[in-house]
Amino acid sequence: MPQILTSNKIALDNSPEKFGALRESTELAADAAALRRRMAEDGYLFIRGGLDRDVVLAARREILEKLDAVGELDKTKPLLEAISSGTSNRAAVDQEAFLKSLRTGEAVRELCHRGNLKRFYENYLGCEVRPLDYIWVRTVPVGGYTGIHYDWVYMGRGTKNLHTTWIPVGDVPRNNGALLILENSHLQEGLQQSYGKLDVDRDRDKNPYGGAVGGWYSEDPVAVQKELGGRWLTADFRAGDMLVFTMFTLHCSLDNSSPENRLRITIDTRYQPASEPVDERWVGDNPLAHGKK
Ligand SMILES: O=C(O)CCC(=O)C(=O)O
Repeated sequence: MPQILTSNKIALDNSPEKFGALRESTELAADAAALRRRMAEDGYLFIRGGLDRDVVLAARREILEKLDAVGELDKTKPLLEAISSGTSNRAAVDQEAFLKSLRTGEAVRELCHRGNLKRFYENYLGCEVRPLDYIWVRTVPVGGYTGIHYDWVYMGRGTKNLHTTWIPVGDVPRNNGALLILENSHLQEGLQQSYGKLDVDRDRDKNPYGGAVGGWYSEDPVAVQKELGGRWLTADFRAGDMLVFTMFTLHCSLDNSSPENRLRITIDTRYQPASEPVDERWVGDNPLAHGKK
C-alpha cells in the first residue's frame, strides 16, 4: 500500500504526474558552475550527505537536551529518538529566552555558521558570504505542518541572492513532516509579481492570498498544484542531507504523522554574498525578527 501523505490533512495525489522525488545534486556538490545551472533549472539543490553527520547529530543532541529540560520528551525512550511526552513545561520558563537558547546553541551555530555549510556557499556563490544571524530551529509535533509560501515574503528586504538551506537535524522520513517543493515554481513570473510582492511585516493582516497564517500563499497543496502545475517533490531525508532553495521556490511541509510520536527536528538557515544588501530584521545578537513593521 503506498503511504497516504498529507499536508494540512489534505491528501496529496501521489500519481507520478503529481508527485515525485527531489532530484539529487550530490554529484555536483564541488562544481560551482554546475550547481548554479542546476539551481537555475530546478530552483533547488538537494545534496545527500553534504553536511558532516556528526555535527548534525551534535546539534540534534543539543536541541533535544533543551526540550527534555522542559519536559517535552518521553524519558522512557532514548533522547535522540525525540519521542514526544505529549506535554510541556515551557510555560514555566521565559519563552523568549528559551527559543533564543535553541537557536543560539554552540552546536547549532557550528552546524549553520561554520564548517561544511559555509564552505558550500563560498564555493557556490563564488565570493565572501554571510549568513543571516537568525537561525530557525523547528521542533514540530505530530499534526504540525507548514503552509505553502515563498521565503521572500518573510525576508525580502535585502538581496534576492539569498538562499535557504533546510536541514533535517536527524533522519526525517516523509511521514515525519518532510519538506515539499513545488516543481518549477521558481519560474512562475506571475506569482512573483503578485504574491511575491507581499512583505509579511508591512502587510500584516492584509494577506489576500488565503493563507491563514501571516505570509502563507495557501494551505491547500492540491489547489495550488491545480493552479500552477508541477509535481510536489520530497524525499526521505537523512542526517547530513541538505536542501538549498531560492527565495521564490514555493514550498511547504507534509504533516508530521510519525507513528512513534516523534518530534520533527529541523533547521532552516540562510546565506548570501557578504557584499550585498541584507534584510536587517535577521541581523545581530537580538534580531528584530517580525517584531516591528
Ligand atoms: O520546516 C518547515 O516546515 C518550513 C521550513 C521553511 O519554510 C523554510 O525552510 O523556508
